[in-house]
Amino acid sequence: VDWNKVQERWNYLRPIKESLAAKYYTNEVHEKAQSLSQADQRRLLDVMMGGLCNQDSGVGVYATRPEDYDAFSFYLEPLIRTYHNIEGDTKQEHDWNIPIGKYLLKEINPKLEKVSMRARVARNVKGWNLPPSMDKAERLKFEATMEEVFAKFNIPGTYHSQTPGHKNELSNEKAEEFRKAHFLFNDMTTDNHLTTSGVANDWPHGRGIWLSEDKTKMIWVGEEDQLRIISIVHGNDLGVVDNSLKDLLTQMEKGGITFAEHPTYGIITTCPTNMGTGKRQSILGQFPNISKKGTDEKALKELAKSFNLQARGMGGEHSAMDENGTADISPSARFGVTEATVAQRLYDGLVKLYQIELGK
Ligand code: DAR
Repeated sequence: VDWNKVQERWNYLRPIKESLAAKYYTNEVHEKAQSLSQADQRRLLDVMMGGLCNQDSGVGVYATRPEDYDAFSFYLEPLIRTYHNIEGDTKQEHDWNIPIGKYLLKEINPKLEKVSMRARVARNVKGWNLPPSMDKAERLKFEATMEEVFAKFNIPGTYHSQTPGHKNELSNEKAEEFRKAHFLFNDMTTDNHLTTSGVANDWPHGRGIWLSEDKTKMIWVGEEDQLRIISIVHGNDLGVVDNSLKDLLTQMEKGGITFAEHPTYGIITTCPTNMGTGKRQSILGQFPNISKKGTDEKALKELAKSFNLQARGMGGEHSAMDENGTADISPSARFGVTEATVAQRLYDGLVKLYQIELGK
């Protein structure tokens, strides 16, 4: 690997937008990279590829296998601590004790009676590569392994595959219907971060979705992480979403799956932003005043950030808000917090956000 070229590229990108990957590509890292084995040098370059190829990257790295977080800790550790705002020796802990009846959105704003609430956790299974470095054979083997687990669920549902020729192959019409309902992830080859990092390789082989009959629970197979386990509830009690999600996780673990976990970082994920809990919990809320009817997304994003929240467009990451200022609001932190804290932070942040929205 020509690390001088890599250094030149980071120097070129920094003034455009300094991703964390650029920020932490220090002279020490530059020197250390050159002392690695050839295989590890190529692996480290693969980790950086998303950031090197996409100047709009905020983070800019994707792990290619769970071991990357230790093999390249000299580079990734400070990057992770900054993103997750972690001081000292934080060790990830888990806590799913999230009460029903406590986080009631209608108490924040009476209009929030029937809200699209989502919670998802990213998971990767021990013993497999992460999506950026899986080859087609591994992706297909992984999909087949997951289908065996889904078949044992005590929750009625169906696995729909996007693998060409699969016995349960999704038709284009059905896939479009699922995407419009925000059930199914988009064509991954339309996201440059996913194509340049290898996450989208072999699309659409090994990709699919398990969807519960009542359409409140789903599992993405083969997206940015090997698995995204999702609960969607239209209502106003955040606790209901979490309990539904935990039920699904329990079913997977009962099916014999061991998730990849790190002693410090907790849940291992492709992107370091998702590690720890791997949990993202959000609601779709309207903020026409703060966002000036969706024309000033920056104002909403910055205000949300000041409350430890992230505001995204309606279609999730890298998507736009609409004229009602409809945004997907979620806590930024996923590591160094527990699953219960994520729910608490979402609720507390929404209280503050709506105080301003309704006060305007
Ligand atoms: N391409 C990454 C995305 C960062 C967070 N979002 C994820 N993991 N989907 C970037 O640095 O923009």
